[in-house]
Amino acid sequence: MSIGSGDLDEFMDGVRRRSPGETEFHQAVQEVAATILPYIADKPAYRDAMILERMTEPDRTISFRVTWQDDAGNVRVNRGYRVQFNNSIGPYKGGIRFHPSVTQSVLKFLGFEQTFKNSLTQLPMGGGKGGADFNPKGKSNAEIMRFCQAFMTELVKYVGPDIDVPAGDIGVGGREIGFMFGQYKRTTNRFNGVLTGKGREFGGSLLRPEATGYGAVYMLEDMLHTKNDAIEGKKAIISGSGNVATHAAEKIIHRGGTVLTLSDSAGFIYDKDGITLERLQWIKDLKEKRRGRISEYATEFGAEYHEGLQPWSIPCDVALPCATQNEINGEEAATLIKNGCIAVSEGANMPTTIDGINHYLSARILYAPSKAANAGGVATSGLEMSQNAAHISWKEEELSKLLRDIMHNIHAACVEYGSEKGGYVDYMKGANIAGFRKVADAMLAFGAI
Ligand code: NDP
Ligand code: 2IT
Repeated sequence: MSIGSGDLDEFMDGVRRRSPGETEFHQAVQEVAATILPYIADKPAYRDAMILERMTEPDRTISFRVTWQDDAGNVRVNRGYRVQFNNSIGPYKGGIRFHPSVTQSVLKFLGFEQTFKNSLTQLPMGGGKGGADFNPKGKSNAEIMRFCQAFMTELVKYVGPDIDVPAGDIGVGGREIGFMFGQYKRTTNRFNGVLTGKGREFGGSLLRPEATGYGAVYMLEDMLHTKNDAIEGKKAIISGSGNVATHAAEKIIHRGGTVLTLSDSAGFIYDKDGITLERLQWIKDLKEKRRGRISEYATEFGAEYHEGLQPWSIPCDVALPCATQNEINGEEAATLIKNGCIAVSEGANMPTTIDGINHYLSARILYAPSKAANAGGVATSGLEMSQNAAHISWKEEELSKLLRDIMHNIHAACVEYGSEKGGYVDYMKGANIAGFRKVADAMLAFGAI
């Protein structure tokens, strides 16, 4: 039996019927189903057990009210969520996002992607995601603390080191994880690895802050190696200026590449000479300590600032979208390719629209989809879980080698399942199939549950 686009349409009709209006979730499922449906066409065990239908329905979605008080004493209300997507190969694992754009659809797309990503790491982690429509911008430290405490007061009922282990994502970094871990400890009287991305003093892993951005560059490096090419001498454009973007930039510079751009939601900076490590440290301080805007870089160092725009029109060799979902559409992908971009490694989750991905694939450029390219972060979270469970802490050299090996293995899995006649590697297809197999086989073993 062969499955053509008619089967994809029929499958997607079912997804849309069950989850009306959840456009980000539909998009993430469609990208996966387009490669998995042909893969399982001649594998009746998966089809008879309705594995893909079950994998596209979360185990459960929890939503709750978060009530907190701002500094002026006003009572404020937000909505919190935890989507526990799939725990077939390990406890639910995935970040928490605080951003006004958070909806159930956004968290379902992220939890769905996370299930495949975590499988690709080869570590025992299921998929989940959480967050709130809370806007951290402009909030005082005390307001952030009260919000995190209120959020965890409800979340505590659903998480645990063998149940569900959240971490950071957009708007949630070391400060927020500290506040949430403190509240977890206070309410449960337990000290354990319920969250990852913790401070070093209380069980956090070395290299976790760097891991996502570094991992995305390692994936880029492995892709370039297949063409006997390297990062050295390459011009890179990067979006975002948060955790993932700044560490991706750092590793590009370590490898002898030039980083031309970084951005935030208000615009991008273009430093023609390349952002140096010293200037990058200035940006990290700006974002983490002073919570300032990227435009301040242009004033400080005399670089160009393009208000309200994204960096995709700047000619480059390689691009790393590291801000948010759907930040590159079809037109922008076409512009990248026209300007000579040979490789895209996605630090952000689902930063390219389906139209944009189709441009990469038809131009046959090197394209690492987010679930493969940014898996280094959650992989290092998995290593943090192991250290916490064993009450040990590994040295930076050990972790660095483990992260490098995990990214090599993910690259190899993409090549194994994504190689096509003529030698082109469809990394998206490879990542989807490699991620699917482990979860699907575990689900088969459990029977109809
Ligand atoms: P941060 O909060 O540290 O930084 C986010 C950056 O992206 C900021 O520069 C922010 O700008 C920008 N940004 C966020 N939302 C938008 C938007 N709607 N439009 C334009 N710019 C936006 O988050 P992270 O660096 O942790 O996360 C970035 C991406 O990487 C996300 O897609 C996340 O899911 C993904 N990711 C993160 C991992 C991690 O370990 N942290 C692991 C794997 C993936 P501004 O400050 O103006 O909002
Ligand atoms: O999207 C992601 O992989 C993350 N935000 C990190 C998740 C984690 O549990 O470290």
